[in-house]
Amino acid sequence: MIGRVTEEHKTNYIVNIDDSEYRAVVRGKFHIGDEATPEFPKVGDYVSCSLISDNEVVIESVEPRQSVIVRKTNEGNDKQVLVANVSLIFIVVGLDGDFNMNRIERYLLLAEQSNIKAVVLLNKSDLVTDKESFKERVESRVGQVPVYLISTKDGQGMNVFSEYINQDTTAVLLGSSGAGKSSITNWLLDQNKQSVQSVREDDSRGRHTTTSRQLFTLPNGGFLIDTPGMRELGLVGDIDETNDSIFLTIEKLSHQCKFPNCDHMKSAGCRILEAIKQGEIESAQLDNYLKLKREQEFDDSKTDKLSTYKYKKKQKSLQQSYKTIRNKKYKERGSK
Ligand SMILES: Nc1nc2c(ncn2[C@@H]2O[C@H](COP(=O)(O)OP(=O)(O)OP(=O)(O)O)[C@@H](O)[C@H]2O)c(=O)[nH]1
Ligand SMILES: [Mg+2]
Ligand SMILES: [Zn+2]
Repeated sequence: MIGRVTEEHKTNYIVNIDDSEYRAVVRGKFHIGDEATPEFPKVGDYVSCSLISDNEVVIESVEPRQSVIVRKTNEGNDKQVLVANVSLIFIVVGLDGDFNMNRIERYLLLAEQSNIKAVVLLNKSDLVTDKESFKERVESRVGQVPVYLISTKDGQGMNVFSEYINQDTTAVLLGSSGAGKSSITNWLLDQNKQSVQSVREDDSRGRHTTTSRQLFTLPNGGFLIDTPGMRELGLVGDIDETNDSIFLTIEKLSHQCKFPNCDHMKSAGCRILEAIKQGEIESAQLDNYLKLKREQEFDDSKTDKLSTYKYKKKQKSLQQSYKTIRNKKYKERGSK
């Protein structure tokens, strides 16, 4: 039986076969880890399955992919497939504090690299009086890419979706947390399936409400993938923009910590804890940074075999440099 992966979790999947949902695991051969080992299935993949109970299947193999969206992991040039078989990317941007030209361009670059058509959706147009000027600004920067003003609040411009989504379409919503991706999903499903949460009032940042990619079948037979916010593109890419400069600051400071494997929690000589003491950064900002870092490393280590290897190698090299420093200290002490 051929089905389509709609959700990917730590060890299992949800696969849709003939409009029914099945829990799924992969055959053991996916876990071997040699060169011949097939890549794990991703949301959007078509997979060949065998039934093992009324509501459970085993994924035997992944059908060849028409397209993939990949992100760089935070370790060098490793690539991780985010979603497969996507034919259209909606780049969702909120016309509140979320608006950022550089970010739009980064997403467009991703679309270009993936060879997938992109459309820019300027959401929350109900919040601004000069929405046309936003649209013009974006249009002047993005060339042929279509740009639309929409609002899930008052429905303005929402008919654009019927123009772009038919039964052969698999569209993915990309954009930072709080931009309104899940609100759009609910609007298109005409159901409140996805949770939605308000953004922070002071800076319009979202609360990372959606935590995993999920594929939905729309009433017209097309497919839509809702995704979590920015961190999906990789923390490394996300920190070098002005809005997120606090992350860059913390990242830079961490190079000045005494120990290369500093946990920035209670280590002696931690430059970041020092910065908090000095009032340069807030402890809540550090917490947020650590949380994102952990989530990403976990994500990378879990879903990408090469990353797992690199992750372990990195841990090992961190331990080794720590040992070297410690041994050096002992020696210094001993020689006194
Ligand atoms: N004013 C206004 N608010 C909107 C609009 N669309 C979404 N919102 C609000 O923006 C907030 C964030 O919306 P979500 O749909 O949760 O955003 P998201 O992109 O899914 O965020 P993550 O799941 O965290 O990535 C919610 O409070 C929504 O009600 C809109 O068109 N206008
Ligand atoms: Mg969401
Ligand atoms: Zn530190």
